[in-house]
Amino acid sequence: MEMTLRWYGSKFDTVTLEQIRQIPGVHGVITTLYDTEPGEVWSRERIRALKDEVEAAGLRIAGIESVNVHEDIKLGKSTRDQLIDNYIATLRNLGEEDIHMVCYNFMPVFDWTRTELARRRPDGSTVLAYTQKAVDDLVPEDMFASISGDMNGSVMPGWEPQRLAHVKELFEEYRGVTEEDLFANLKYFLERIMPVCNEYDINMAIHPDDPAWSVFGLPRIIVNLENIQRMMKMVDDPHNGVTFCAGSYGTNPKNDLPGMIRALKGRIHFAHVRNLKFNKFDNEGNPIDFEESAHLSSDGSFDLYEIVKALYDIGFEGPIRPDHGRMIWGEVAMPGYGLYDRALGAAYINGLWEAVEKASSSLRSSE
Ligand code: DNO
Repeated sequence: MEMTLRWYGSKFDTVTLEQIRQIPGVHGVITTLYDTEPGEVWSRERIRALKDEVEAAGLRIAGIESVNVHEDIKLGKSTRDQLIDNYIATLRNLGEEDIHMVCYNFMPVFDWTRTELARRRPDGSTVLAYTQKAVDDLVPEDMFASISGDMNGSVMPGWEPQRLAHVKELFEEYRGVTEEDLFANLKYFLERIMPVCNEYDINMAIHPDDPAWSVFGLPRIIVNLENIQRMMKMVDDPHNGVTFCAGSYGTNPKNDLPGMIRALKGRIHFAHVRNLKFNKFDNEGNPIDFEESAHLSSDGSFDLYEIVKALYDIGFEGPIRPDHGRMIWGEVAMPGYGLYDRALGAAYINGLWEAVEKASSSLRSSE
């Protein structure tokens, strides 16, 4: 694995490349051209300028999160062909600049969904949290307003103000779009982009839907192992793989995270590793309240040791990053994306990895 940190670019991030460079074991960043719109072609010049900036700080670009997919592609509209051509042109330019991993998602309208961005925990830290009731009580348009008040002056990925303008009409357009339609539209997109991915050896890593169930009645498909396997089979190419995001798949306790990792051997191109804490379940065992915790296993509901061990056991070599951190030590940053708690997360995951690696090699030498 290659330990990385997500970085939004010097214009948007409160965290600097110089700070990232000082986190032990972090040599790469996962970044993006944050001010581009879905459907826009990323020019080689802009990609190269970003790369130069990262390399001047002694780091490298380990991958892109995200090149966003235009809603018309997800909706399968007639405009999609031109938009896919543009996506392909962006992939080509990334490939020319020697970038080989692209994370994207296929979630309709909203990217990840949380209902609070600053829930206070007993230790005084604040975290992102989700309650089903808050989602059930909200009209989707109000979701934007409630989320944007809490962003600490930042613009969070997936919640860009330009999306807000179109939420109502997008919901209209998705009326009647089924999960089957979404699978078909994803297949169409993947079939078109795989040739350029093969030409430049670009690993496409689809991000799961977060939370891993339908919100506001919208179809959502990247939610469990069965659906991922269907996605990989329908366009069976090693470049068609996944971002294994523990925090997103883990929102559904029926997803056995280490088991999923083992089943996805060879097709995990990127890993997001974090923890969360379930607080309440409904009568069927579905979580109705959870919050993001520290990465440490004992602070949340997941066993991070087992997750890291599974990644080690499948020989995972791709980029990995700590995920949303808590807001601690007075830091003011984009919720989930401050420096301090993510740096603690990186150090913890690195520690788990070293322990797993040494335990396995001493096991091997004693055999
Ligand atoms: C949230 C992230 C997502 C993710 C995108 C990938 O913090 O995990 O916004 O980057 O869904 O396209």
